Amino acid sequence: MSRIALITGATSGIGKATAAAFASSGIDLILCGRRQERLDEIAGILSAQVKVTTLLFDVRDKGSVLAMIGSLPDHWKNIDILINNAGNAHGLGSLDEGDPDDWDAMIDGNVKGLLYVSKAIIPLMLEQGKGHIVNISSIAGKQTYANGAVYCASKAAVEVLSEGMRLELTQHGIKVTNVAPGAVETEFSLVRFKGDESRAEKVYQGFEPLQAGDIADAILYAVNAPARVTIADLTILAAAQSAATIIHKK
Ligand code: NDP
Ligand code: 8X3
Repeated sequence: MSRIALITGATSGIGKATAAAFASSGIDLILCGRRQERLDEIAGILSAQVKVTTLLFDVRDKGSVLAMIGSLPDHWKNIDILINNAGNAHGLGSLDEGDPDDWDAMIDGNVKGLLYVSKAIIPLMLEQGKGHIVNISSIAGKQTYANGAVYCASKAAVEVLSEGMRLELTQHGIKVTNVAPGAVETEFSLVRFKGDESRAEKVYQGFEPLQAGDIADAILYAVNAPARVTIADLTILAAAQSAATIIHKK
C-alpha cells in the first residue's frame, strides 16, 4: 500500500521539490499552503504519478489548521509522513530596529505553526502506531547571526522541538528527523527582503547555492531508510559554505 505524506509549504522551494521527489517515489500527497492557484497547479502535475489532495490554510491560524486537517476524508487521515516545512524569515535587522510584526510572523509561523500542525497529526500517527515527522530547521537554528536573531531563535526552537518529539514519540513507533539546510536558492530571500528581487538575488551570487531538490533528496533518503533506522539529524550546506555566515564567494 502506498504511503501518504502531508507537506506544509508545498507551494514553493523545498516543500514543492519534496512533493515532486515523493511523487517520483510513489508517495501520495496532501499539499498545504496559502496559495490555492499554486496548490492546484502542482497537484495537477503530480496527480499523473500519485494521488494528490490539497489543503489551504495559514499555519499561524490554529483553528484553521485543526479544522482543515480534521476535514480530511478518513482515508487521507492515515498520514505516514509529516513534513513540517512551512516557514520563512521576515526582515534582516537588529533587535532595536526590528519590526515586531516580522517577529510575530516568524515566531507564529515557524514555531507555533509547526506545533499546531503537529498537534493535529500526531494523534493520527499514534492511532496507527507508526509515522515519520520531518522538521525543517536551518543552520540558523544551530548558529546565531547578528540581525537574524529572531529567525535564528525560531529555528533553534525547531531543533529543540525535534528533540522533544523524538523523546516522546520513539516509543510509539514514530520517527523524527531534523533537517538543517544552509543557503538554498528558493523564494526564501525574496520573502525575507519583502519582494526586493535584486537584494534577494545577491544572496546567491558568487557561489553555487543549494537547490531545493538537494534538500528534497535528503528528505527522501530519510523517509526511505529501513524501518530499523532513524535519520535523526541532517545538516546540509552548499560546498562553498562553512558556517551560517561564512560563504566563500568568488
Ligand atoms: P520558500 O519561500 O520558497 O517557501 C516557503 C513555503 O512556506 C511556501 O510554500 C509558503 O507557502 C509556506 N509558508 C510560509 N509561511 C506560511 C504560513 N504562515 N502558512 C502556511 N504556509 C506558509 O522558502 P523555502 O522553501 O526556502 O523554505 C522552506 C523552509 O525551509 C522554511 O521553514 C525555511 O525557514 C527553511 N529553510 C530555508 C533555507 C533557505 O536558504 N532557503 C535554509 C534553511 C531552512 P504559501 O506562501 O503558499 O503559504
Ligand atoms: C535559511 C538559511 O542562513 O539564511 O535558514 O538563515 S540562513
